[in-house]
Amino acid sequence: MTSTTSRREFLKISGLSLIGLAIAACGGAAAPAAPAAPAAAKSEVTLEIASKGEELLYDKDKLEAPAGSKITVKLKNNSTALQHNWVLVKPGTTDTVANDGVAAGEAADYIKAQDANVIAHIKMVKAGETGSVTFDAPAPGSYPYICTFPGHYVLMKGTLTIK
Ligand code: CU1
Repeated sequence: MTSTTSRREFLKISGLSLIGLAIAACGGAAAPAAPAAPAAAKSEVTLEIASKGEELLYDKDKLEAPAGSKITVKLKNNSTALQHNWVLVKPGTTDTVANDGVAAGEAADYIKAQDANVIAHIKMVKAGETGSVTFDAPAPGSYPYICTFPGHYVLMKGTLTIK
């Protein structure tokens, strides 16, 4: 009889121990995991550019952003009368994009619809206002940006470098 009792006791204890182990295991699983590597997170960059008073010029003719970043460009129109936009284009296409923009007309914001040469653009910004655009950085390289308001792009231009 003693052996049976002790066996029962043993089972009881074992049972409790198992429950204890189960709780411990659950507790272990709920413990904070090791910090995840931040490799997947995209760096976010905000670039600010403005027009220079009443001149047909941006205040910056060079902008730069790291490869793989998410870029936000903000354009402040400091003019009291002129309209300006900011259009990032594929290398070698500034004339084409500007001419197509003029042909597209004011209603189209002087940008051809679905223009494959345009990487990103800020819509025409009225005097004193600010516009912005957010886009994924294109492949490393140099990309021209222009204002496509008729006649502006000859002077109103710059280069965004991705590296
Ligand atoms: Cu302009």
